[in-house]
Formats: sequence, C-alpha cells, structure tokens
Amino acid sequence: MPLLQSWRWYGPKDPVSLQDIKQAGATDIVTALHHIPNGEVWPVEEIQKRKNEVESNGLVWSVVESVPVHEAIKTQTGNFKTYIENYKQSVKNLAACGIYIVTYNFMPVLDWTRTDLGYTVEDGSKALRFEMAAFIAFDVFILQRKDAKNDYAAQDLERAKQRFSEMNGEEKLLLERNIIAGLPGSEESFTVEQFQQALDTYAGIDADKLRQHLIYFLQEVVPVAEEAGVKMVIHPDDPPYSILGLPRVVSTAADVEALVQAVPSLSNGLCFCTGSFGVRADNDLPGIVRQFADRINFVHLRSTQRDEYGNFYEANHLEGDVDMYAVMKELVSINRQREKPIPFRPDHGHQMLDDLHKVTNPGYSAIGRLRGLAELRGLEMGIEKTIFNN
Ligand code: DNO
Repeated sequence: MPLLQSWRWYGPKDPVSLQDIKQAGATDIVTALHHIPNGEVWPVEEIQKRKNEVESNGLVWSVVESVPVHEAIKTQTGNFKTYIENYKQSVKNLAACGIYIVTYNFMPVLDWTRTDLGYTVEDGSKALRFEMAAFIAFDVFILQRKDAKNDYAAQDLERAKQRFSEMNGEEKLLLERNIIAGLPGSEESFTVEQFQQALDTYAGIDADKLRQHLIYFLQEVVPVAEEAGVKMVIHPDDPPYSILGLPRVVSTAADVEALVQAVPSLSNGLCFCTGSFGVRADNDLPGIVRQFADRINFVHLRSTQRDEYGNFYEANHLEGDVDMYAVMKELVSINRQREKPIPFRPDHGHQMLDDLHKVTNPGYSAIGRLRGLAELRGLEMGIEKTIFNN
C-alpha cells in the first residue's frame, strides 16, 4: 500500500485546475473553505458542495488544510470560547461529510513567512527564500518594533542595516508586502499599523503561556475529533523559531512531545512538514518520523537549503539539506503499519517552464510541484521495491 499522493488546491480560484491535478497523477485533494471567515462554523452544505466539485473530477477530498485557529483562541481573549465551540462544530461537520484529517497551526499572527517570493536559482527557476538580513531590516527599520534590536546579534544587525541602505522604495514595499500581506493559505493580511496592533495583543504571552493556550484548545477539541473519527494534525512553525518577538511552540520534537504528553489521544496528531522542521539543523527528521510514528497523519515533503547566515531557500525536493531518502524510508516503514495509507503532498515547488510566464500562487505552481511529486513517487517506489521487496 503506497502513501496517498495528494495535492493542495485553493478552490475554484486556484489557477491550477482539478483536471491539471489529475494529470499530475495525484488522487487526493487537500483544500479548505477559504471563503468562510476565520472563526465561523463551516456548514455541512458548503463542505458538501466543495466535496462534490472535487469528486466530479474523479478526485477525493481527504485532507483539510486548514481550519484556521482564530487569534482570540491563541491569546485567550474576547470570544475565544465561542470560537472553540465553532471549531468543534466544523470538525463534526467535516466528519459528517466523510473528511477525517484536519490540519491547523498555532503560529501567532503570521502563518509561514518568506522575504523573497521570486529568488532565481541557478537553473533559472524561481524559489521562495527567507533572507535573514532582509527580515531583520523589516523588523528594525520598517516596522520599528520596540526593542527589536535586542533580539539580534550585533553582526546580524549590521548586515541588516547595510541591506536596508541598499534597498529602494519599491524593494522596501515589496519586502513589507511579502512578510505581512499573507502568503497563500494564511488567513490573515495586514497593513503595518494593523500588524503592530496584532503584535501588541501578544504582550505578556510568552512561549509557556502560548503552549498552555494550545493545550487548552486541544483538550477541548481533540475529544470531539476522536468521537467523530477525525485526526487533528498540527503543522509546525515555519520558520521553526520565534520571530518578531512572538512565541512559537511547534518547532522541535520536544515541542510536539509536550503536546502529546498533555493530550495523549491519537486524534492529537502531527502534519509532518520536512520543509518547516528541516530549517533547523538540530531537528532530526527521520527521528521525528520514528518518534511520532502513530501520530503522523499527513505529510508535507519539500527541502530547504540553509547557509551560515540563517538564510534559506526552497531547494528541489530531492536536494538541499533534507535527506529525503532517509525520510521516505521511515515514512514507507510507518505506512506499512497502517490500515489506511498516510497522505503526503509535494509541498511547494519552483516556478519553472511555462509557469514562469503565468500568475501562480507563490510556492504553489503546477509544474514545480508536478516535478516534486514525480520525484517523490519514484523515490517511494524504489524504496518499496528494493528495501521492502514489494
Ligand atoms: C505553506 C503551508 C502553510 C500551512 C499552514 C497549516 O505553504 O505549509 O500555509 O498550510 O500553516 O495550517
């Protein structure tokens, strides 16, 4: 039984069609009802409508990514209890429609973050990149966050200053937009003023507190998920460390272990993302698969290439710092213990070939992901046949 080959689809507005996805060879769809405002219940009719659309193209909607967690739940302010009740209802409604894997994240304010959405790599394709000096320049000189300077080493600040002095107005604006306007899949978008206000809501919330809030959320939602047969899977932080003075609590195996200890139900699961965890050299990726073998219910496969300055870009799926062979070997091995195959998706991909001339969702081009999926399924088949003699 091979892993399930899935593909993220942003719904009817996605420039990559369901037919395209079918031709890429994926069988399963990962999608979300992005039009429903964050915090509201996903009604059965809306879920069913989307499901029918997917199925009429011969595909299966098997994973939700994401039912977003409202900021009020993360800060435990305002109507957060209502939002938690709404979340439970959405989980039940999804299960009623036969969708049993729900992805979410618990990153404060921002979802995934990059500084450059069009970094040209040596073959001429374009990748997403996180450049530390540019990011610090945004924090210290554009956002001018109070005490931001204290968060960085002197030589990093110096590089950021230099970098900032070389940027023209347009580049500064683009950097700002890239960081706070919201990448595909993130449900929030800000102006600088709104962004500062959002950051302020986390004053007094350190990592311990945020973790408590996450555990509270899990204690509430996981029993409902378990009852409905749903696996909740948390997506790790991207990048996997605190940014802009905000705490992040899903960056390492120890972070995930703390959640498992607090809420042991197997419905409290993990979306294992090699691209996010892989940015930290101290994360042992095959080790994480072994450690959470019975909780990994969804997988994002991609690689990043780091350098000594804390920069990274998204490398081709089988290149970069992630040892994809070692990761795939562990995944094939845990998948063999399962009754149902674990879904993975080729996460992100370069903008390449024809997609260079099209408008694409950053990271979610058709051809770059098609290349990724093709390579990953070949790797999986090779491992199955040679190591497990299947
Ligand atoms: C980026 C994605 C994230 C992810 C969410 C999960 O490409 O990995 O947007 O979907 O963080 O909640």
